[in-house]
Amino acid sequence: MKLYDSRRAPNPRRVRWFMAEKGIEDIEVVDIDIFGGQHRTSEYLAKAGLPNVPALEMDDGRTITESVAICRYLEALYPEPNLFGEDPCESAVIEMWTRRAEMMVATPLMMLVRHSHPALAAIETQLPEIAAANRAMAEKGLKMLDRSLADSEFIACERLTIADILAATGLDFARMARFRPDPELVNVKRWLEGMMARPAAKAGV
Ligand SMILES: N[C@@H](CCC(=O)N[C@@H](CS)C(=O)NCC(=O)O)C(=O)O
Repeated sequence: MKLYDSRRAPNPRRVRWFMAEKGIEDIEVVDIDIFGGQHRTSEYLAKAGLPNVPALEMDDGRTITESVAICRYLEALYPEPNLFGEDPCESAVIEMWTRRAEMMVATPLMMLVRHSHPALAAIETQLPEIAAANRAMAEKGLKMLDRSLADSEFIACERLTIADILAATGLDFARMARFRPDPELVNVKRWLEGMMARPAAKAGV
């Protein structure tokens, strides 16, 4: 299999972090230069179907995109440690937090960076009002995370899951826009420090 990756991009980093937590080392990682437009070439589009990284080319030649879908596929192939849920109830709770982490924290933070960092002007028509609205959305999402993390070391249950990886990669990327969680969110602070201290945090950066 081949993973089409792009250094410093937050969505491929989710997959790299996920692979590192599972100790997956037998997937070839191919770097795609998104600032040079390599993800827009006809060769890449023929494989991925859209100009986005990450993409995973499977052994039979088919390619899937969407970081969470790729992680879900890898979970089936490399089940340990479990990061998506051991039983129906746990899987549903992890799915709930995965969607919240993505929709209420990670995506707004990525939009904030996309619409405010000068380097991203190369791939986005930047609108300050979109940056501001997404910053506000992420701040609200982080308050919700902080309440949940008061009772738990990790976001979805008492161990690391895919939900933690989505929120942590989004927050780390947002440092490009000088975004830091409100220091009063002490549970988010403790959780994020723990996440960034994991060896897997170094994967794909
Ligand atoms: N929902 C997709 C998002 C993929 C995505 O937006 N990737 C960014 C890099 S983080 C990208 O390829 N951007 C290229 C562009 O916007 O031109 C996923 O989770 O994989």
